[in-house]
Amino acid sequence: MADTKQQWFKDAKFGLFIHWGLYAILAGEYKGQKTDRIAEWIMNYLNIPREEYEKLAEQFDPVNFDAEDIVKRAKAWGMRYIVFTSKHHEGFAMYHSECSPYNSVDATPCKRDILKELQLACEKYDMKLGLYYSQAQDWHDPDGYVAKKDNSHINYRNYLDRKCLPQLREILTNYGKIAILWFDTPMGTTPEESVEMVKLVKELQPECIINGRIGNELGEYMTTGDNFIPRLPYEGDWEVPATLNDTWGFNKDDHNWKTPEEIIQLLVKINSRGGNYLLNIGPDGTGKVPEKSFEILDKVGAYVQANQEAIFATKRMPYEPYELSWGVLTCKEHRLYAHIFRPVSSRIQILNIENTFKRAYLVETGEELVFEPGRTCEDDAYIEVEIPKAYQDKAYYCIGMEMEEEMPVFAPIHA
Ligand code: H79
Repeated sequence: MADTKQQWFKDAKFGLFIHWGLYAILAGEYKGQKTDRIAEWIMNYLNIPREEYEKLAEQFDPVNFDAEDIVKRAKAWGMRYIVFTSKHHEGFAMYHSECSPYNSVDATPCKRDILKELQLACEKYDMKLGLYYSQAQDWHDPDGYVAKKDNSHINYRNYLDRKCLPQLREILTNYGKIAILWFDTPMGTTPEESVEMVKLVKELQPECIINGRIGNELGEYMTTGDNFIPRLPYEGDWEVPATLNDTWGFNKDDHNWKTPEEIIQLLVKINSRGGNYLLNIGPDGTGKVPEKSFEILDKVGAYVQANQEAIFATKRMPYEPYELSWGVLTCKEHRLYAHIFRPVSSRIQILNIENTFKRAYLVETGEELVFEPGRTCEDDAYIEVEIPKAYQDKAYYCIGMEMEEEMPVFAPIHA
């Protein structure tokens, strides 16, 4: 069972992923050709030659990137950690690297160390900072893997020694405390090679958590597939990396945004099954985050802030039914929470629950609610909580229930 052994990660529940690199300048279109696939893959998908793609660095001047603004907003949205793409598959380092001049300081007119800016902002606002690093795919380095292409000629060992391992050393040495090393697509990485990376990370920063995509089952928590939510509560520590629209890197033509309501439901659903939600923003080539992302996250953040106690540090629900017709349940010590996503005109009923309830209340105001335990004609235990008049046509609020016992206990459903 995956175990980070770190309480902050188990309690965090909500984090911000930031995908930003040279691909943001293209915004999903190169020489009149568009990609309707994830935009950070444009170099691979449209077969842009290395010598052409790398010229993008000469245009990298992100006048609208404001690390402090992003970190402050993430804080306000209730996010507990940030994961930033220090180097994505394209191979471009978003920090000052000594191992390769293909980086945001040496190859650009702006000469900005973006990671340093983020590190300082995170330290200022007490936000945990994790780093995405593409350890096997590197489309710029002749010895890096390239997905969907022939890799028979590459010397991965050479790439590891020249770029991957030295760059990992840099990001773990020069940028303060790194909370997570977020690897992705191990490709042909052998178990021995993955172990080398793990050892390096732990030698430099013993508390830095390694995600599941280090490969070879060496991760300290399970990373689900992109945007994939396990159907059942999953034991151990895990996280869903996910997007607000259909891309990670900025794509000017992707307007397929999820609604704030959908995002709230996904967050609570993931939390009820015991996972963290790592939700992405993709700044554009100038460093500006799409206004739509802010709009959605402001609304999600309002729910998270008003209902913090029902989200952070919650535990995996022990047993179905944790999803009901009106919403989703979460729980933590002596508390059960009903997140209500559809208007309920009279009362909610939670069936088959065996606990002794002491109190029910509206989480956002603390208002006491009338509740009644009972038994159905089939002798199944339940609790009912009355919805106050003012809330009967509302949705997206949460009811807390205090229990005698530490965790909810559901009776097996009998035939
Ligand atoms: O960083 C984000 C993605 O770029 C990365 N993981 C998340 C966190 C990722 N790496 N690999 N994949 C996602 C799988 C990608 C597969 C595809 Fe394609 C890319 C399908 C469509 C674009 C490559 C190009 C395969 C088909 C076309």
